[in-house]
Amino acid sequence: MTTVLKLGGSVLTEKERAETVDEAALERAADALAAADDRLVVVHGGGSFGHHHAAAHGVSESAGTRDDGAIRAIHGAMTRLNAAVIEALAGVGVPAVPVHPFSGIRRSADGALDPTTAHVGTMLEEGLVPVLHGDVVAHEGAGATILSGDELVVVLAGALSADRVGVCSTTPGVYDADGNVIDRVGSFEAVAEAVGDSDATDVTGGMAGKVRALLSLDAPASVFGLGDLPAFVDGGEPGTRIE
Ligand code: IP8
Repeated sequence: MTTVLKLGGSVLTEKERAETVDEAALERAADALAAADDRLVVVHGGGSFGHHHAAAHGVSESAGTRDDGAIRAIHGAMTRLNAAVIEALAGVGVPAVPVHPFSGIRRSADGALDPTTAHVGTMLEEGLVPVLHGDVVAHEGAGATILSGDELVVVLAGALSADRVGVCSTTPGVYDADGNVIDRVGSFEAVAEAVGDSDATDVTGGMAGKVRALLSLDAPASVFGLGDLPAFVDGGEPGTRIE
């Protein structure tokens, strides 16, 4: 059983304070993952690490930059968050290892991703837990653009034929227009009004982007809050199921 799990950047960081890890949340996430016995790939988002730098330099999934300093700033911040996540996971006995997308994934001119993922598969086979993250990636004709963790989850789930996908978010699932968690989402149209736009410093699309990305997967996906991470790791389907 292969599971791809996204830990939202807003879950792991204090989103309003630049480059600040939410240590308590990270510890809770790490404790939950210590119980995992599936083959596990972890992807984390940018939170107050990547998004502040991306917004400051005007870089998004479509707006690129050729400013090498901007690329280093965004990538560097994400590697610092990645190191904190790896350290927390390793501290509870998870055999976590870092994988930086900037070094292995590019976008072609039409925006499509051209990923190299064989090494991630080998890490899984060898009993390791690869930990990837949203990042900047070289983009043919545009310099470098943002690769969101959500987009990465879709690529990895496909390439590794994942059996299940989890997205641990700041909300306990996808809300309907009345603020209740929806059990199941089968199409974007059904939730388009309720999921709306993301907040200003999230350059990659918030819940709307997540739902769109997860709907494109073959594997079933669940969106849930941190409190439900142990249930997901245990094989459950907490929160909202997207398929
Ligand atoms: O938080 C974005 O990843 P996300 C990463 O998963 C950067 O959208 C570099 C802003």
